[in-house]
Amino acid sequence: MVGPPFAVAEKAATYLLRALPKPEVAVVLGSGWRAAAEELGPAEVTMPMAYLPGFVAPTAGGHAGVVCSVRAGGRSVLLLEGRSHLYEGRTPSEVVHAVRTAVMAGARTVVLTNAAGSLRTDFQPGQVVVVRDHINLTGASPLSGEEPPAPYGSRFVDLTDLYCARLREVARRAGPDLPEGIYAALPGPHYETPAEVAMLRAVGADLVGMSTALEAIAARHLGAEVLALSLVTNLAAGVSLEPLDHAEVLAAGDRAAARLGRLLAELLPLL
Ligand code: 8IG
Repeated sequence: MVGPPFAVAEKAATYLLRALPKPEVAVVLGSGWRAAAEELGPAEVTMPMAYLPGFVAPTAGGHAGVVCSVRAGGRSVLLLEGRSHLYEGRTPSEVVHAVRTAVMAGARTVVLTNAAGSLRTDFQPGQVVVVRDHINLTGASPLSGEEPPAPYGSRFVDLTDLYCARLREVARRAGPDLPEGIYAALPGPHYETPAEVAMLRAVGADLVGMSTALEAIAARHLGAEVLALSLVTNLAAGVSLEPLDHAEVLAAGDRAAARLGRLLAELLPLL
């Protein structure tokens, strides 16, 4: 990213608001969730992320790299289709740039979706899990580096209610059977060894993935409320007897797309 991250995000928010309506809710569509957006109806405006300052074209499969505006339940919703990851060689500031931009543009609620590996045999592929909390094992923070400029809050941000109880309650109204789980964020892109999976279970994680945690921290730092939803696409190494395959991860997402879309369509008006 060229320039100080908060200033670049402010500029990107200004550009975004020239082309798209002011968002109330931002939804990051991770792997497996992109096709779900079709259930939300046609986009009012679509723009390639690359048009916005500081955005880089995602390289991971299943990530399109567009932003679009849809109306859902009377709300203006900004869909961020595609995200950047540390494993693409992006910096933490780049990873959270889209979320920061969306919050600076007006979104007070951020919904982060992802695909994740399951550390529990009772969370099988196809299961959606509401993230109750995370364990950030990436070794990174979006708040490292220069101090956030005024008017933004202290870099020493409190994360007690990061995945806020209010939004988790709302998610349960849209999907009464949705379980909650702890998401461990790792840098990837390799999957875990069985020994690492045993460690993750021992420290209390239910899910493992390579995204979401830094975005949640950045959104919370800017005062937004955060909800995160994981689609289980595989059992983590050693939980499953099968070797992990990225194509299967994407296929599991495709199979779940319509169901995920209906969940989002029911959820968004309640937020
Ligand atoms: I989808 O098993 C998905 N993302 N680290 N481990 C990690 N990330 C993942 C996995 C997994 N499955």
